[in-house]
Amino acid sequence: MKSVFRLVALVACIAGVQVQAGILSFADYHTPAGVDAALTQLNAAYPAQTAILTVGTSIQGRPIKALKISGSPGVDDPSKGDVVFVALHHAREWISVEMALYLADELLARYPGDAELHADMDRLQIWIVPVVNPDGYLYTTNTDRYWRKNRRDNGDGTFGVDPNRNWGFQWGLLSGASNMTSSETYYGTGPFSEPEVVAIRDFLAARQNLKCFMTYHSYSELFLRPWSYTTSAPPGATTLASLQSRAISRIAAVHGETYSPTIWYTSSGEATDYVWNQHRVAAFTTELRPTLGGIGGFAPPPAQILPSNEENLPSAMALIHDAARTGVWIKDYTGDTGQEPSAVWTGGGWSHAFWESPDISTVPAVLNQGATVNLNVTVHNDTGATQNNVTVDVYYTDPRISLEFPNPVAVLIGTRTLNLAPGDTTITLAWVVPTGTNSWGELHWCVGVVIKHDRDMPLTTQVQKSSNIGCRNFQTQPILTSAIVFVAAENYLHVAAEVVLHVDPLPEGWSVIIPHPPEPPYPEGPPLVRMSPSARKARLLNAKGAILEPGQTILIPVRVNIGPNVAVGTETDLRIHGALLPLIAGKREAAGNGYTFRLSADRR
Ligand code: 0X9
Ligand code: ZN
Repeated sequence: MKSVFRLVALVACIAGVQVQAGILSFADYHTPAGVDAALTQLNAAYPAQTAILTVGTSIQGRPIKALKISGSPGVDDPSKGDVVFVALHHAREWISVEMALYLADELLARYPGDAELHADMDRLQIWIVPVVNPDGYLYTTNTDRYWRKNRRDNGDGTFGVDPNRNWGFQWGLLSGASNMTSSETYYGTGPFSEPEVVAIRDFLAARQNLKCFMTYHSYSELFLRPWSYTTSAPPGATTLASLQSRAISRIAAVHGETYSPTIWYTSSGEATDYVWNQHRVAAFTTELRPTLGGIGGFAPPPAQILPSNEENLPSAMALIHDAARTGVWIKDYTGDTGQEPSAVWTGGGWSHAFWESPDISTVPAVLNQGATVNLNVTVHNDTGATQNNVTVDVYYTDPRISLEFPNPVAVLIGTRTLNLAPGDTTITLAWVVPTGTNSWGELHWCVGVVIKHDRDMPLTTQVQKSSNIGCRNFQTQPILTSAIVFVAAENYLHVAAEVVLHVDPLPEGWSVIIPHPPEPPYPEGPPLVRMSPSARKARLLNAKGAILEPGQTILIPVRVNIGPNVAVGTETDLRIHGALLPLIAGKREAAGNGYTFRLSADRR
């Protein structure tokens, strides 16, 4: 007996498979009573790390249970991040319950021996709801194995509302949802009409530091992000898509299964749409094994449970790691330690001004509209090791439209991919300061930075909720446009003369325009265009400047344009030379003098 056991262990090691240390069995599906027993078993084995809670009651009065896993299961600790996994919105999707139980079992089993997971879990409260729909689950075990909805009596001889069409965001669209009570996707009488959905909604709302949400379904092998109600991209789609593609590669690395990031239909009133819209924390739907199978796909053989669970564990753990760590990060305000959230709404204002990251600055500090400045971004790596392939995305946005990064109106200034040594690293990007005003007419813009690493991803687009996102508000200076200097010219000669002006070269950023005078022939009124004698002379002499009769005085405007890169307050000399060229045949000699103006680049 002993030698047989040794042989099994050896085979497992050769195959590179970690011998599972969990205490639950996944040889077959857990019945509803079996789920309760499993939770009790975990709680008994890990009393210091677990608590069993009832988060709500089903339409038929059954408790909806959650297992809380944390270092302090008895108290709700707002300093810890909340990570929520739920399963079995849909009654027949039994394999989702197994995933939820397996995740709990593995986290608890690995906690003592895995230092990193241990540290992660000590910063979190992980909540696992294995059965959102207990009435439906029971019904699939005693009456109809392929029942999907809950067990609401619709009062017309039909039963059941689809809990995954009853969430209150974009509820009631006939987009993959139905208003017919008999339908498998009946959305209910109103948003949140179903107590099971209300229970999860209220449970999420009561979390003080929600980090992410995962809802397990089956089947098809998909890893889905919001939106579900439409095929259009949600705000923050790139953030969600990065998490999604990481998850898909982690899943594939286990047993080679390729989960798809898309589904072929839309569905409104769905859970992750509500969570992303309402809480702006990562929310995903995993459709577990198998890939194909008609109605039988909801009842894969029990031998599929363990591989399905195994391949979905690493992506769940990655989310847990993201939720727990600062890793690579940026400060939201001076004194920010990376703690999340770095600022909370206190009713009358924010606890910290999270739009003042000291890690984002410009050279020069004064931002003239249209000027190209250096934007410096400092990124911290507190992992103690070099982190390779860290991407830093830098945006600016109209803060009156959104303070999330990315957001649909944000403009990407640049992206850098870096190998980040431990400590602080500063990168520099060129930024063309926006001209004009924001949507509120203010000279006010916000630069946002999003830092992503395979082992430390942002789970939100909200600055204050993630140490991976920082922002800083900037005030721009109106464009320094132009100044007009009038040059007076008097013809003191006793013949008509051409006035010519010359301006000495100016420093970079300054330029001069001297408007060209009208060229001869000069119209002298209808009906005949006659030429004055001096105009005729001017044409003969190919004169280009203004023509003055003897004794005549004119003002010639000289426009000085001041470029955006000229710092406010800069002064320069404008040296203008003037000359009179008498309109007489022969060699024309210039007679005249010049002036120097002191120009100052004040704001206009
Ligand atoms: O239709 C559903 O509720 C889910 N599929 S299932 O077969 N388990 O019923 C998919 C919901 C998520 N849908 C999208 N993200 N489009
Ligand atoms: Zn489902």
